[in-house]
Amino acid sequence: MKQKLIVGNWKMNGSLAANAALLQAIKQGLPADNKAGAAVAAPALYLAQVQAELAGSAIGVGAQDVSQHEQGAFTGEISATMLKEFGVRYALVGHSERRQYHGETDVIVAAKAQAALSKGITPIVCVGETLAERETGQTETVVKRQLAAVIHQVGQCVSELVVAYEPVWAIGTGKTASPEQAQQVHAVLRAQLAAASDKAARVPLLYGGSMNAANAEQLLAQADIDGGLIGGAALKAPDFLAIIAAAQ
Ligand code: 3PY
Repeated sequence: MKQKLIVGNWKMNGSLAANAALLQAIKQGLPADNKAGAAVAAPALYLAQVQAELAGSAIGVGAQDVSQHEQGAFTGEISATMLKEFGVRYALVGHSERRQYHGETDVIVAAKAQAALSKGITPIVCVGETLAERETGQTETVVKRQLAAVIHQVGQCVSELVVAYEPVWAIGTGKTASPEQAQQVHAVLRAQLAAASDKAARVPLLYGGSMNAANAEQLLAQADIDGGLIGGAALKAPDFLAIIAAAQ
C-alpha cells in the first residue's frame, strides 16, 4: 500500500515556546514503527527553529508559501533557495487563504510550484472550490482549472507534486467534506494527473479542510485519499498524533 502523508499547516500560529513544546510532544509520541510520512508547515520566521527541533527525526519541514521569483526587489518575499537552506522539504502553494487574501491567481500558484520544484522542494498544490461554486455545480471545473495551470507549468515534473484538495467551505469552519464527497473530487484529480503523466499514480493526493482525529480514519480509507493537510488539529499534539496513527 502507498505510504500516507500527513502535513500540519500551522498557519499564522505559534511562538518559540509553543512550537518547541508541540514538536517535542509530536516527536515523543510518534510510534517507533510509524509507517506514515509526516511534516509540519510552519510560519517562515520559525523554520530555523523547526529545522533544529526536528533534526534527526523523520518529520519533514514545510513552508506555507514560496516566492515565484528567484531573488531581487521583492520586499517581504522568501525564495525557494532560502527555504532550501533551512532544510525545507515541502512548500504549500495556492492555499485558499493565499488565493483569497493575497490575490494569488492560478498563474502565480503555478509559477510558485515551478520555483519550488526547481530547487528540489516538493510543492503541495492546494485546490478547492468555494461554497457558491459547489452549490452551482462548478466543483469539478474549478479544481481542474486550478490543477491544469500547474500541470501546464511544470510539464514532465507532474509526478513530483503533492496535491491537496481543500474545499474552501470546509476550511476553518468545522465542516468536513464527507468521505464520499472528498473521494469523488480526488478521483477527478487523479484522472487529470493520469492524463498528464504515466507516473501520476504516485502523486500523493491529500485531503484538507477540517480533517481531525475523529474523521481522519474514514477519509483516509478512501481509494484516492493518500493523506491529509491538517489545520487546527495540527496545533494539538494528541490530535495530530491520532491522525498520524490513522494513516498507518
Ligand atoms: C484546514 O484544515 O483548515 C486547512 O486549511 C488545512 O490547510
